[in-house]
Amino acid sequence: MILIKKPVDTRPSEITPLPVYKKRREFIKTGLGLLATAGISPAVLATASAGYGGRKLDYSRMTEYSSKEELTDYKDITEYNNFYEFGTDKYSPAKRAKTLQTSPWSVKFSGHCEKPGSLQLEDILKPHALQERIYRLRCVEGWSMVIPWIGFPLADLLKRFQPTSQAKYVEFVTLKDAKQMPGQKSGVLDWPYVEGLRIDEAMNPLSLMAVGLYGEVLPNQNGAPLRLVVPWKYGFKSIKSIVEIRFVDKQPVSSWMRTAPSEYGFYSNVNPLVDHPRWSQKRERRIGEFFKIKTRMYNGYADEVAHLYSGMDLRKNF
Ligand SMILES: Nc1nc2c(c(=O)[nH]1)N[C@H]1C(S)=C(S)[C@@H](COP(=O)(O)O)O[C@H]1N2
Ligand SMILES: [Mo]
Repeated sequence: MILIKKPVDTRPSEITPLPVYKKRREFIKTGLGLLATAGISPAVLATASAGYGGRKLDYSRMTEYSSKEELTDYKDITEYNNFYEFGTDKYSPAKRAKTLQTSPWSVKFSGHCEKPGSLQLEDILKPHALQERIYRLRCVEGWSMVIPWIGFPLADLLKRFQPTSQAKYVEFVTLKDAKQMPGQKSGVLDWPYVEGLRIDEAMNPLSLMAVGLYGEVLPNQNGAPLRLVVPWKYGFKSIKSIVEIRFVDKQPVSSWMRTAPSEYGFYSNVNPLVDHPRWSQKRERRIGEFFKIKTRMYNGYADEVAHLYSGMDLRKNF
C-alpha cells in the first residue's frame, strides 16, 4: 500500500484518477481513517481493495458541468441497476449482464439527416475527446445517485450526420437480442427499449453520450458500450446499450409511454411539483445515505434547461 501526501483540503477527485475516487467512508471502513487523524491525508490510497477492473479511459474533467456532491460508491452504481433486459430486480443486471457482447458494436444513424449510415463504435468515438461529468441521476422510483460519467456531448455526435430541418426529435433504440439479453424473454416491456428527446433537448450541452464511469469503460450493467445520460430527466430516459439513433419528425413513443401512458410521459423532466400518479416525487433517497433529501426542479439543472420548457404546461407535458 502506498501513501502519498496531499493537501488535506483538496478534493480527492480533483487530483488523481481511480484510486482517489474513494470516499472518506471507505477509508474509515478499511481502518485507514486512523491515518487521516494522524495528519496523513486519505486522498491517495491503494487501489487494491476497490471493485474496479475495467479498461481505463483518457479524459479531461469538466468541472463547470460537474456536481460537487459526494460521489455514490462504485459498488452501488454498478450493482444497483435498472436494466430490464437483464431482469426487473435491481441486483440482477450486475449478475447477468456478462452475456452482453459489446465488441464489435455498431450503431445505425438514420432518418432525417444528410449523412445516414452505420458506424463501428471505434469510428463513433474517434473524433471525440472524452470528458468526465459528475451528474446526479434521479430514478422515477425515488432514489438517486451521483455518478462520475465519462463521455462526450451528444450534440457533437448528432451534428456529424447533419440532421435536416425535419429532424424535430431524436429516437434511440437499445439492442434487441434475447440470447444476449435474457430479460427480453419476458413481456414486461415492448422490446427493444426505445427512448426519445426533442432535438433541442438532444442538442443541449448537458446531454451526454457516456462510454464510461469512474474513469473506466462502462460495465455492461450500466449500459455498455454506449448509453445516453440526460441528467434533468428521470433515469429511464437515459437509455442503455444503444444500437440505433433516428432523426424523426414526430414525437417518438418511448417504451415506458407505451407500457403506461398515464404514468410516464414523453418529457419525464424531474419535477417535485408533479407527482407520479401512484407516489410523490417531492423527495428522494440518495443511495448510500439514510435520510431523504428534497428533489429539485429539473434535478437541479434548471439554470441550464428551464428555458427549453418556457410557456409549457408541465402538468400536461409530464
Ligand atoms: N435499455 C434500457 N435502458 C435503461 C433502462 C432499461 O431497463 N433498459 N432502465 C432505465 C432506468 S429506469 C434507469 S433509473 C437508468 C439506470 O441507470 P444505471 O443502472 O446505470 O444507474 O437506466 C435507464 N436506461
Ligand atoms: Mo429509473
